[in-house]
Amino acid sequence: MKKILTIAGSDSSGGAGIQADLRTFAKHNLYGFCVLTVIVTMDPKANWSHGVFPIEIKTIEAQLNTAIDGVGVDAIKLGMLPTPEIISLVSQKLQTLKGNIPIVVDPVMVCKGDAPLFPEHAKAIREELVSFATVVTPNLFEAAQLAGVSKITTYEEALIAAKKIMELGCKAVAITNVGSLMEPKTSGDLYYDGEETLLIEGAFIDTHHTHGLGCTFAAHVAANLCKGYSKREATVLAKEAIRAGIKRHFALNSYVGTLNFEESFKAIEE
Ligand code: PXL
Repeated sequence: MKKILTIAGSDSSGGAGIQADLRTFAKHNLYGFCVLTVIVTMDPKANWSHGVFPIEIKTIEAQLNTAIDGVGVDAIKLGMLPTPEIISLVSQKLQTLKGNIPIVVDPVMVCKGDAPLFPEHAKAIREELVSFATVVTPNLFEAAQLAGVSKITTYEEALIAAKKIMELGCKAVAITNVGSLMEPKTSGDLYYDGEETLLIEGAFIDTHHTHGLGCTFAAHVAANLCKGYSKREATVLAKEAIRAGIKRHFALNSYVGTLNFEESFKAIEE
């Protein structure tokens, strides 16, 4: 059985983070496990404001040794790494990997609606993590940060950003939600690998029930790569799974909602 590791945070509301990743890996019939980097909470008494509680460095290091040295991995997905110190620790561990396993870097920089985690955070992700990525999966905000531009406002700017991100040494980039910049809006994601440019289109679905979408998309890309799909195919199939799930989005509470996982997984099984 193939083993896929997520190095990411716990989302106590269950829609994003390791909860989304492990659910996704299981449905792909992979052995999913995790190294926990941070616990994220949401306060129902304070307008769902986020709390971010990083795990102690020593505890993360011990988990990395257990998972990577002790168990072994066929693929890795990176999610929320909440401090530059944690980013450096993970980066150093990735350098020790032997062989050429697929690595998906989801450069999580914000929780929805919240301020960026740390100013120096984007710099550390850009300089220490992106070069390991088989596919890096930024949203529009994260793509601008990685490319070193203030904002991405058009498809053309997104493509320029994708090219700049490729210069950081990754093998492909999938910028999510580029379709929201187009007229009429679509749910298009932009895939670029240095040779091929592909706008993976889909009808725009107007909902704010998008919590955990980025994590789940990146988890599908990682699972597909682990199963042997090409970078392009892994990304296109991930998008299909997300599209199927978002069609049946649902509310978790009055603040957030997420995609319907079962519908996503039907798309995989077909
Ligand atoms: O969606 C970004 C994200 C990633 N990882 C964790 C989170 C969130 C947002 O809430 O909690 C653990």
